[in-house]
Amino acid sequence: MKRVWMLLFVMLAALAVVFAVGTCGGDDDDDDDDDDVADDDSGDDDTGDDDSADDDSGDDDEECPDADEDGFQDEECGGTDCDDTDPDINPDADEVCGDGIDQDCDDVADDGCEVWMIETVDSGDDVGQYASLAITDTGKVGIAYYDADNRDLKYAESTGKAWTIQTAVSDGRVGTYASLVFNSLEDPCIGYYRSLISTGPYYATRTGGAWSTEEAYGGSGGERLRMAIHPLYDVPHMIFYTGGTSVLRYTRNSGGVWTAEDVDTNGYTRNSGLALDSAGLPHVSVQTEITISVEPEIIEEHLFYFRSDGSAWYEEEIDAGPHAGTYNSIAVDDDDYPWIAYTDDFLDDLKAKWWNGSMWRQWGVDTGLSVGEYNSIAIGPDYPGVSYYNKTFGHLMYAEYNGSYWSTQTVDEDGSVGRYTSLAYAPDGYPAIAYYDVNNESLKFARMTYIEEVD
Ligand SMILES: [Ca+2]
Ligand SMILES: [Ca+2]
Ligand SMILES: [Ca+2]
Ligand SMILES: [Ca+2]
Repeated sequence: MKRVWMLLFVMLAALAVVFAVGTCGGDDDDDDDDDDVADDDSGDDDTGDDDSADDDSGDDDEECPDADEDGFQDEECGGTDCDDTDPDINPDADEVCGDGIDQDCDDVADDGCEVWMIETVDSGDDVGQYASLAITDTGKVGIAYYDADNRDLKYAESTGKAWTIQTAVSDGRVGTYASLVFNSLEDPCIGYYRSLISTGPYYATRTGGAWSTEEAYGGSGGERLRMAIHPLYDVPHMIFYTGGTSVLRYTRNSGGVWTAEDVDTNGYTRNSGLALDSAGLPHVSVQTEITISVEPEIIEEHLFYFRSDGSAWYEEEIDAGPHAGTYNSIAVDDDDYPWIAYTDDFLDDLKAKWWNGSMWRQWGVDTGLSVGEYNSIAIGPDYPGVSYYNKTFGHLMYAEYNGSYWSTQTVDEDGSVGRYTSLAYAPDGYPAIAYYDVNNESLKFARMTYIEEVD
């Protein structure tokens, strides 16, 4: 009699297991009492109840669906397909990089991929125009930028976690044409323009937590300024446009004294770039407006390259337009050779030039629609990269040279983003870009990261 009751009990228990497995996700609707049974049995199907489990395995396959017919059953009922509505997502699929989706069902999206991590650094007021990014060898990230609501110069800093936001300078209408560099002590140093006043350019630095400012070579104006500091010499260099005389002027601080020289006197100078070589000597790219003919009036924009050997400036017209270089930027590589990114404003393309020691090489980096504004070039671990704006779509772009050709990719396409780009490379060799989000009037930061491969 006792045996019969035992048998009945075992059969009932087996039925309960079959029911729990067979209902496939139905256990969510069950009462708490049943959940315990289902959870207990899901991990160990084959514990002592071998016969019943084997008998019912066929039923399990029918009940647990493979709706997308990729050969893997739905994860919801003990299968391994993490998305049973998409046949391209299953444990045998290849991970597709950069889409935020886990194609190979290992619980990590984009593993084994280099992806752009994007964050908003500052928002609320209209902040982020004139973004200028710098990264130290130890990984400290700084961004100087303009607060258009308060007309202040702001500064954001991160050492890997949260951002610290400061108003660096609020005296006067300040913050446009901000240009950030770290000195050898990793103190942020910012060149900036003060509008509605014919003084400047200005120089701000933070030492011991406090910001101090000074006028760098007075009375010139200082629009469109760019600054550079060589880490070995800690001497700030600036180039800037002088409102009154229309020339491009250069100033550097030597022993506490700012001295200046005129660089480009060919015409009305416009946007420009500045970089230093290993000897701390300046290399400059600049667009110059040249009057070709007075009657009829023909004005062209040409791209020039200047460099100084410490006593004299040498110039070269490197693109005779007719409309070139409205946006340009320059970097100097380990051989002390200049790389220049610039817009061809006739074709709306992004171009690059490189002095290879004997001649200028030239590339059409991105010849798609209307691209190249707000470009920023920097030297990566091996070759240069350029961040820039795709005006046609309002996207932030990044181009990279690999030694034989340039490739391009979209970094951020969320709304209208990618004006005022500023590119720098982190100590891990990956690029990072600060830029302005027009729709949200905010400062954004994108950083490429490698996500470790799972398996
Ligand atoms: Ca499936
Ligand atoms: Ca699937
Ligand atoms: Ca994955
Ligand atoms: Ca993916």
